[in-house]
Amino acid sequence: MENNKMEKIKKEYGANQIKVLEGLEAVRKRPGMYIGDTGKRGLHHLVYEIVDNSIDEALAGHCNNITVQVNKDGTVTVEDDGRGIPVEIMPEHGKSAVEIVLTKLHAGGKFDKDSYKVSGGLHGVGISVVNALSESLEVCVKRGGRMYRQKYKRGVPESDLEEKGTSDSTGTKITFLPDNEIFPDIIFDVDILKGRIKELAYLNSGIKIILKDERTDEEIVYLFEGGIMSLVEELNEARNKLHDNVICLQKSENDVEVEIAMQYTDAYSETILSFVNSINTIEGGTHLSGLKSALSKVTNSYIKNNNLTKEEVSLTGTDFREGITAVVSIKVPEPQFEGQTKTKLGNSEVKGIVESIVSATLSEFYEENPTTAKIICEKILSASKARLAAQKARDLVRRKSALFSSSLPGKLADCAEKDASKCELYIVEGDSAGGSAKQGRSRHFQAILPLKGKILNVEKASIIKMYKSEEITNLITAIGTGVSDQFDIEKIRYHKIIIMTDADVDGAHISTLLLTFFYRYMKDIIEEGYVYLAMPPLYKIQSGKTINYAYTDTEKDKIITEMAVKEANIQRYKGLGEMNPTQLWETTMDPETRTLKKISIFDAIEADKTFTILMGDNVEPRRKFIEDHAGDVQNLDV
Ligand code: 0RA
Repeated sequence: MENNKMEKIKKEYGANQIKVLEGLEAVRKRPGMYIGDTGKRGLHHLVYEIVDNSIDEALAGHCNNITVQVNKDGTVTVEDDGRGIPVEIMPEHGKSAVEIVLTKLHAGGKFDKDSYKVSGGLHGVGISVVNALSESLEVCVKRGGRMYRQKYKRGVPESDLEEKGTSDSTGTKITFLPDNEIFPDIIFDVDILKGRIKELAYLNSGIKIILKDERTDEEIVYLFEGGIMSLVEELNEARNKLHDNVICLQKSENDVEVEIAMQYTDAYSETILSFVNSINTIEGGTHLSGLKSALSKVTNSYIKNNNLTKEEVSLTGTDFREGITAVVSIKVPEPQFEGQTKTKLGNSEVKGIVESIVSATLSEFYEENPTTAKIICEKILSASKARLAAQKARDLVRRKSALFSSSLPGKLADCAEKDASKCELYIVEGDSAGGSAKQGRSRHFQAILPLKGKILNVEKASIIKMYKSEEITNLITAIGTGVSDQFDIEKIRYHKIIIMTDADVDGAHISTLLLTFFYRYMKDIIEEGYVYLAMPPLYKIQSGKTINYAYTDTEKDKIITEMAVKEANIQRYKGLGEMNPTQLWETTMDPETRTLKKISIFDAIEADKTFTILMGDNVEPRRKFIEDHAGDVQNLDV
């Protein structure tokens, strides 16, 4: 809101109200401080902020159902069957509690300290922040046999809370329209909401969350009675399990609630997800260290005590975790978040608590299931052997190839610019498209690396094979960061790594292979937002000298209508190779006109699952996945 308007409004209020207005003003001035950013992420964060409050109400034992609905008019409604936000007038403010919750920063949990707030770190800034950043917001409360309603504009109430009839149930319903003055794009993407909502349903077992999209009539019900155990089962759906039952534990110690689910598989990689108060701690922290430490100690002593190995082997942490799928979810009253993205748990007392709880449960599991224990230990011993063999292979490659030297691969046409933040790497399918890209590019900041065709499927190949693949080592050297334990994001040579493939099945497959490789060996470059997909046009529409490009079928139809000509020449591009260097530049590479799709791990869970299913051994889940998703993926004509 413009300052003079704000000043005028302020004159009409008392001291309490001025504070409120100043609070809202601060949020509107620096939205990033409260919700991270004002892009897609920040926009969707508004929904999570409200849902978190409903989840808190559920964790306090007063709410079972939450509905999140994207409405036809672009608003979002979050409704729950909790107790309803209190409506009585708060003497110290002279306002209803509802109004205080919706207008005062951090007022959400003041009344009720029993439950863990989903707060700290990223979330938990309060519904008032959503209100401040909404062009309009309506809250409906059902409580004490009555129904109440209040409307706001940009956080400012339009009237007091009004009684609107009776009700025999209780709950809170909030509908809001994000402010277009704050968010350049206010269109909600239901796929983004799905990720977080599904995650919340897994992490808070027994709570039913319904996601509805009125625009498409899509409705999904998320309810996982098994909680994180169900999550591990889902992650392992396409994997070969080393034991039937997921090892589960749930225990509280000193106000820290620990919940862990884990299961070993025959995979070569580890998948461990960690959460604190329902927030995904991507950078890990003390809870994760506690789990890792317990795994190593308990399993190591089981191996020693049962003489499971004759030779003297040195086992490292990664050996103990090879093939494991685990979820650790803890609830702490006052989490301290650290790290670059504030997603690393710092509370030092947590490590010991998690370690002792896991140690006790795991020792007991091994004692009670000696056959399974032996299978797990054998897996760990073979992991250590493979690691040593890989080390040898790597040393060999290091001497022979350019992987660890400073010389760049011959196939790379590098750019002149040296500042990585300005540089782009186009990974291009096929030598011919690679050639066009090399001619068409802006060589100042764009580098081109052509790929021969399909790269190695790293999900199925051993590390040794990976190091022997020239396409892969070229990729690693060009990007500059190294992989796995040698990975160093600081060494990255391009801040945009753009995958450019044909818009057909093979192209989609190559993209997935590349993304799998990045996900498994350079996860941070995805998390940092450095990976993109180029979006080449599907059609060239020419009439006389006018040329238009269409990137979707809808766009094609629109362009034809707009061109208003009968004799348009429509060419469907099958491959990048059909474009000459100028066309490729104009449609797909010129920053002024191109569209890039940023790859982000909004949902590490979905990504991990997709890669496992699409790339793993088991045919059945893959067939089912392709069947289920055939509608979503336009170019998957298998
Ligand atoms: C403050 C106090 C109480 C409940 C809530 C807030 C509350 C907030 C939201 C936001 C969305 N749904 C909600 N449900 C409840 C406790 C009320 C009591 O003591 O009865």
